[in-house]
Amino acid sequence: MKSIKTLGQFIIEKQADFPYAKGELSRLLRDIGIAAKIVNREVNKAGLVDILGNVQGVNVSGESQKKLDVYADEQFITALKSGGECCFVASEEQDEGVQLVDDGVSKDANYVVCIDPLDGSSNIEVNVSVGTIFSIYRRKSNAGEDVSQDDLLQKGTKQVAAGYIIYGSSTMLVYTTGKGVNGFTLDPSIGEFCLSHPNMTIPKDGHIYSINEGNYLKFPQGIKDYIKYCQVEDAASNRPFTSRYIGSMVADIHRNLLMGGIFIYPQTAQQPFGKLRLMYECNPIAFIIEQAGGKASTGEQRIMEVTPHHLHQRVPAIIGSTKMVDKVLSFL
Ligand code: P6P
Repeated sequence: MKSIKTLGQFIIEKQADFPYAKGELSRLLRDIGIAAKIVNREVNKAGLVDILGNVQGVNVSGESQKKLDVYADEQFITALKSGGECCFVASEEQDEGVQLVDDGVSKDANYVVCIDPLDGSSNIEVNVSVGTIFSIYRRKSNAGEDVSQDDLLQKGTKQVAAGYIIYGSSTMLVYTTGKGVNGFTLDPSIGEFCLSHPNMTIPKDGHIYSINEGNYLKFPQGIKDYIKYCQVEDAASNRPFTSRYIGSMVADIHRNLLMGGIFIYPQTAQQPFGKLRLMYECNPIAFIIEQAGGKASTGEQRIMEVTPHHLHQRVPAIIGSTKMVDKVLSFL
């Protein structure tokens, strides 16, 4: 039987890559893995228990909150609290950053986390894959000091780790610490994430484009031109490309990471910065895709170079195979 390497074993093994690593980041990643297994259990039986549907109210982005959104948010924050390695959390479901320090977590905790606990949750009712996206930074303030928004509002280039969990036909955790990308598939029979996709790389080119063409008339002209480029018959460049849009960023990104492709969520007149959030959607996904050899741009700059001003700041996203991103940029 092929030897199994669990997420925990892999994290410890890779810890040696980091000088002075005291195991804090390793423990933080393991805490996230535990919460992912708990959320997975509820996502997988969502149709059977009273955890579907909306809760009263909307999140700070004005989006209706599903019971599972709130449940996932609670699970990840609880796991981060109990792990003790994180002092501050920014979540899509929380208006402001959540200081874990007040909850007994040591003021010495060195890491902060930005998280979208359940991305694409509107797809839950129709049994379409959804995901969790997380980003980890070292705090800017010194251990023992009070935390502030500044600890969270850091450029994507400052991330020490980022990852996503995709709750799909199988549940996978994909993450990077800046030394490549590795994927782990949850084996329910042993309750462990097991290394299934070592050293993931995204093909330099591809023929899948992923964009909500329902918004076509609102797109910038360059994006409209690129969509028409994808649809033109040209055997030499493998066109027309295939259009695939799931409506769950993690699912669309995961497919493109494995097969090559591009995911675009552009700005429109109504949403001048697009829809996707910088801190807990675009930055972590950008880190992963760049580490896998791809590219992640706002159309004007590298996503990870954007200076954050607000926890729930939105940015346009053009993310995927390098040659495809460059092609889109040539139309802008
Ligand atoms: P639209 C889900 O709500 C999400 O944040 C991403 O996961 C997804 O890619 C996008 O929004 C879908 O948005 O406007 O195309 O429905």
